[in-house]
Order: sequence, then C-alpha cells, then structure tokens
Amino acid sequence: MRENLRVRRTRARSAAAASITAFGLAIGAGSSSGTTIQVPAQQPTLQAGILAAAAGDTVLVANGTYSGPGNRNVDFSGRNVTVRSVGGAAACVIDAGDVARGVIFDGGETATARLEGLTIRDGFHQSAGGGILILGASPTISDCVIESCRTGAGAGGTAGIPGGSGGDGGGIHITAGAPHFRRCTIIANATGAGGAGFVSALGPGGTIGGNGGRGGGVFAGASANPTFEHCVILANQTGAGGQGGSSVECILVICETYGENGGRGGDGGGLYVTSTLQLVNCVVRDNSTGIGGAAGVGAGMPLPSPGRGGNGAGWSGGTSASIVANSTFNSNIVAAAGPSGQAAGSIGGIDGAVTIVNSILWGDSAPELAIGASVSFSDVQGGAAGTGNLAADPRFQNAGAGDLHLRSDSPCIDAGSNALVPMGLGTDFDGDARIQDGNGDATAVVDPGAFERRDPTDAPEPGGDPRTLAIDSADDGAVRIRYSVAIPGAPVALAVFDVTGRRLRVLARGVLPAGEHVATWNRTSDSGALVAAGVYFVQLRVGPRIAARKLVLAP
Ligand SMILES: [Ca+2]
Ligand SMILES: [Ca+2]
Repeated sequence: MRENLRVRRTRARSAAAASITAFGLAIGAGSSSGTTIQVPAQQPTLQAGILAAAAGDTVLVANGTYSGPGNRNVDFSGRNVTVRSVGGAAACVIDAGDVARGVIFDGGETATARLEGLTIRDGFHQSAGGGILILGASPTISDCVIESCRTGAGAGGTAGIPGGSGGDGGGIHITAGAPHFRRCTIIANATGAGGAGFVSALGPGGTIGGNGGRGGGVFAGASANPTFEHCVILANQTGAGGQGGSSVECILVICETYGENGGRGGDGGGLYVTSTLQLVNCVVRDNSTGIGGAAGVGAGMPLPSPGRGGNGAGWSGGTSASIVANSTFNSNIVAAAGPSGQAAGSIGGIDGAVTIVNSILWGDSAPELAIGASVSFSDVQGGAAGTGNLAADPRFQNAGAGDLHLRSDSPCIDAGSNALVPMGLGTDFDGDARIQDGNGDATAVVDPGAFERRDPTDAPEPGGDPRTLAIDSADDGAVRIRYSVAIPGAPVALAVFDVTGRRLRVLARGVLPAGEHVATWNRTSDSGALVAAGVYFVQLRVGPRIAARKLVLAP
C-alpha cells in the first residue's frame, strides 16, 4: 500500500499509472478486438457461447433468465473470454434451479476471463461453492449478483464415522487463485448444517455431530488470494452444527447411555478465509453464523459437550497479509447460546489476525474483533489498540435501513489515513471521488469506512451517485482529467488547487451537456506559469455536488 495515484510523465510510466487507475478499469469496456458471439441469437446457451469463443472474444448475453442444461455449471473451460450481459445483472439471470452451480472457473483462467453484469441465483453444490467455484483461476468478475445460493448439509454419522460437515462457501468457493470481484453483491447465500452423529441403540459406537459449513457468502481456501472491491456481502448465513450421537453399552444386565459431542456452527457468516483476502471499499452487513449442535443424550462419563455457535459473523480467519481497507461492517450477528447448553458464537465483526485500516466495525455482535488483528485509523465499537483508532458512534445515516453513509456530524469524517489508502483507490463504494475534505478545513483526508462524506454543507448522501472524476496522464506530460456530468443543466466548474487551497487553474466552467468530458492540463497556472512538482487537488463541482481527487505531479 502507498499513497494515492501518482501521475508520471514518461510514456512507459504513464502506462503503469493507467494500470492502477481503478476508474479506468471500472469502465468495463472489455476487449474490443475479438469476435462477439450472441446468446441466444447465435448460440443457444451460455455454455455453447463460451465453447464457440476464443481468447479475447465476447459472449454477449441478451436479457432474460437462463436455466437448464447449458445454462448452469457454466464452465469457462480455460478460455479467457468475456461473458457479458446486455442489460446488467437486474435483467440477466442464471437460475441454477437449486440443482447445480452457476459458474465454474477451474481451467487456469486469468484476469482476462471476465464475467460482467449477471445475476447467479439458486446455485447449489453439496460441498463447495453453490454459486461460483474458482479452482486455480483468477478471473475478473464485475457488476454481478450472487444470490440465494447454497451448499448442502453434512451426512448423518454412521458407526465409527462422525456426522459430516456442511459444505463451504454458499455463494462463492475459491480453492486457489487470485480472482478479482468488483461491484458485486453477494446476498442471502448459505452453507449447510452439519450432520447429526450416529445413534447406536444396541451397543457402543455413537459418534459426534458434524460442523456447519463455513463461509456463508464466500470461502477462500488455503491457496486463494482474492480481492473484493466495491462489493456488498449481505445477509449470508452459515449452517448449524449437528447434534451429537449416542450409544448404549450393556455389561450383563446393566446398561448405560453415552452421549457424544455436538458439532460447531459454521464460522464466517459473510466470509471465511484460510489464507489471504483483500476487502476494499466493501460493505459487510447482516451476516450471521449458525447455532452449535446439541450434545447427544447420555448420562455416562465423560459427559458429552454441545457445540458452540459459529464464530466471526462478518469474517472469520485469514493471515496478517489479509487486508480490510475502507470497509464498513455492521449488524453481523453470531449465533446465540442454544437451548441445550450450546455456547454462543464469538466475534461479530472480524475474527482473524488480519490487517484492518480506514474501516468501521460498529453494531455487530460484541466483541467486534479477535485478539491479533492489526488495526489502525478505524472506528471500532469497544475500541481497538493501534494508531489513530476511534471508539465513537460513527453516526450512520440510517443503519436500521442499511444506509451506512456518514452523517454530517460523524466523527469518522476526515479521520482516516491518506497514506493507508490502497493504491489506485480513487472512489468510494458509491463511485464518488476519494479523498474529499468532508469537514471544510481545506485539507482532504480519507474517511474510514466504505463511504466518503462530501463537504459539510452537502445534503445527505443518496444511495448512489453516477458522478465521476478520474485523472490519468497523457504521453506529453500533461494531465488528462476525465469527468462526467450527471445533472443536466447544472453549472460545472473544474479546477486545480494546491495543498493550501489556492486555486491555480480553471479547466472548465459553464453549463455542459450531461455525459463524459475530458480536460487536459498542461501543468500551468491561469497566469501561464509552469507549476512545480508536488501534491495538488482537482476539484469538480456539478451543481451542488463536489468531487475532489488528489494529484501528484512527478518532477
Ligand atoms: Ca474525507
Ligand atoms: Ca478536512
């Protein structure tokens, strides 16, 4: 991680700069050089479309709901192709019918294998990844919804074999690979419950119950290194633990009943991470873990114990190389204690020794964090050791309604660390420009959490705002500023400021047509003088709205 986007002067370096411009990638223009194959006009199913495509081609999917053979277990088959809907995820659905996975990447696909703008609904797999399976692949998945997918319950135990565990990764299972998810919604997925232990009525051999499946939304396996950017992980749930079995042992006419232990509820309601995962500009909300399994019935020694509820309602596990940056956790709930002595789950926010920066964890089951997390410039209910942390109500707009934007009196406004903003992160969850001066002191500082607050006079944030502002370099050393005007007829002003707030150069002013515009700055002030290397800000005003973006001019 490092400071914000730098704009450099040489051709070679400008390519590097462009590659880290999140906005540029977010345009999602895809490959324009390949062939376009239309589904269903030219190929009847998604699978047929992919198999007819070669690397660089686009499979363009018409609006509609796709189901049945050829439209479930859709396998990219090692092809680095783009599968894109015409009308976006709301209009284009893969319905796996609760009998198969939605989409599979297990052929070494790379970042140029793209899935864009589809909903994957009602996917099912018994053991791993109801919606999407990624096994040794690194695709780019953008603007998708993974919804109501699940894994199966564990089998019941038999003599000598405990109850099976529920499958892992209700929505997404990443066994290995470095996939990149952007602007995806992973909602209402679930993992299966653990199977009950074996009950032996006529002799020894009762067995323990299985554990609930881990990772209601997402499971990241031991060789996985996924990134989730601008994603929402919402209302996913792990399965309950299975009840322990029991057995009866008789010595002559004296019989005694022995109970076995119950299984744990699944860990990681939202995400379960065994390795490394990056979560940037994401919202993790309303996920929950399953209850522990009850102990099997029995009075003999040793006394059987019930399972605990699942740990880590938002996130469970992960190494210190896992990074949670500019993300908001809220209302993630661990399982309560069960009626048969099952212990409650623990850790509502993040249960892992991960690195957390510029984030908010508030309103989840207490405690928010496990010991071992490295936390800085974050607002954590109950507090957290580390530099720049807060423990104050973040004053969300309306957490009960799921609106986690910051109110104008939020202590999180301008309370983050600009130095810890991940490379290339130029926008917040909504696509609004980071970093903004939200408290009007002429210094733009990043806000912890997924949403950047605009200036203090700004009206409450809407759920989303199409206005954008992006900066990249031109080959001749000038700075190219792309911006869009989303309010027709509104006065527009685009200007460059220095770090003291002095306006150096007006680049555009007036009423401009709605849509995309580009301004080029030759690094001179309004008086024509060349400005020095250093830090500047580009500010865009469109009517009442203001966006700002940091700009570093290299020598
Ligand atoms: Ca700010
Ligand atoms: Ca400020």
